[in-house]
Amino acid sequence: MRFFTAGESHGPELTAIIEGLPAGLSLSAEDINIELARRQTGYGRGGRMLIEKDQVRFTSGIRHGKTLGSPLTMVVENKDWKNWQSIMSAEPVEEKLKNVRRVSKPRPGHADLVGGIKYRHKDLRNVLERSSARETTMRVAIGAVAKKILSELAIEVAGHVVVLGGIEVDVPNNLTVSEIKELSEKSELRVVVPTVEDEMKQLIDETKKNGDTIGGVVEVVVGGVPIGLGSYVNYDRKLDAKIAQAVVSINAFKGVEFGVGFEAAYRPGSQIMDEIIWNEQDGYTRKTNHLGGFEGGMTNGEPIIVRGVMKPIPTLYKPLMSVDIDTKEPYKASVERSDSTAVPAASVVAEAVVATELAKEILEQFSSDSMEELKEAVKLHREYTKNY
Ligand code: EPS
Repeated sequence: MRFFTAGESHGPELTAIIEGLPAGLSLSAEDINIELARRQTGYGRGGRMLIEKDQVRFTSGIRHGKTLGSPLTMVVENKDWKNWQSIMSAEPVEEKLKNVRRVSKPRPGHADLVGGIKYRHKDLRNVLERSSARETTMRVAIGAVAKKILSELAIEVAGHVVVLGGIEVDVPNNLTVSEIKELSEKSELRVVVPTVEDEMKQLIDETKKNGDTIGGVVEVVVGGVPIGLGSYVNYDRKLDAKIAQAVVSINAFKGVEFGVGFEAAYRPGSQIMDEIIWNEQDGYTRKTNHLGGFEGGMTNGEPIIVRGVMKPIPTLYKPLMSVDIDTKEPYKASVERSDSTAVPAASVVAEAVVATELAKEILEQFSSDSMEELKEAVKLHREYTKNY
């Protein structure tokens, strides 16, 4: 399975093409729209989310509610496009319209300046339109398809916020994946402990008032994972490494960890490795899950636990100092409409990209021309691993 996304933030629409999906997967626009709506909620988002109501349209790869095995194309319209038609026009426009909303003062922390230098753009809008986190819409759409495959294989994915602007969620350590899903879904901030919400909202309000932004940490957990996805035999086949790449590729993400993660630097090996046990019902399991479901770049059957850190959004209403690319004079950076925080939305995106990497790996590892074949192959594999 491979995929592409395309589309500018204020262009007419966003597109994704996925190739290599099994035939016979039940899929509806509603399956995708539910996930798109989850990404659009969350306390602390700006005005744009009031304009957009993301809805997918399939234009290929599906017939009568089932995938065909041919490339699946999904399109999401940008409702805001109507306000940007001449600014973002594909056709040349009159001279006097060319510089409307031109950006010449790059925002620190954004792709603006480096992208401008690299592609030799003199209007930094040409960079920010694609580097915008609007692109994550299509990653969530692709993730929704991936999740559909995973759910047919009894694999469940849940994402939630564990730190927001320095406020930590005291996550109970015995929660199941389903409980994490259920609890975070009820929360506007996608946290599993509702008592922390007031403090977080207050911080978001204060941050907004100060023209500033905050980041945080999101966690994705996956249950029901077959043993042996990914491989130790070559660096580029390690599944934890592929997931790490996918998580860090989310806009504004700066780091990733699995299980105890960076905490491993502070503990002896005896408190990190997960002891192996076996019983007839569950086969091989571990007494603990400090390693977050991976050994040797392969899934070991324990839940995958992966966290990613998101820096505060770099577009500030109280802008930082920058340089105007026309005059080279110091200037305050451009102010674009923005969110105070998008960490809750980012937890939905993280969920999507992890689901996508897992589905990709599963489709590569097992016969998967059709869902029927795939389900049979995974079932046989699970029976084998239990009694190995
Ligand atoms: C974004 C800036 C804002 C956000 C946008 C990401 O958009 P605008 O400039 O249109 O106000 O709302 O996020 C989305 C549109 C989205 O769908 O998540 C940015 O600069 O990254």
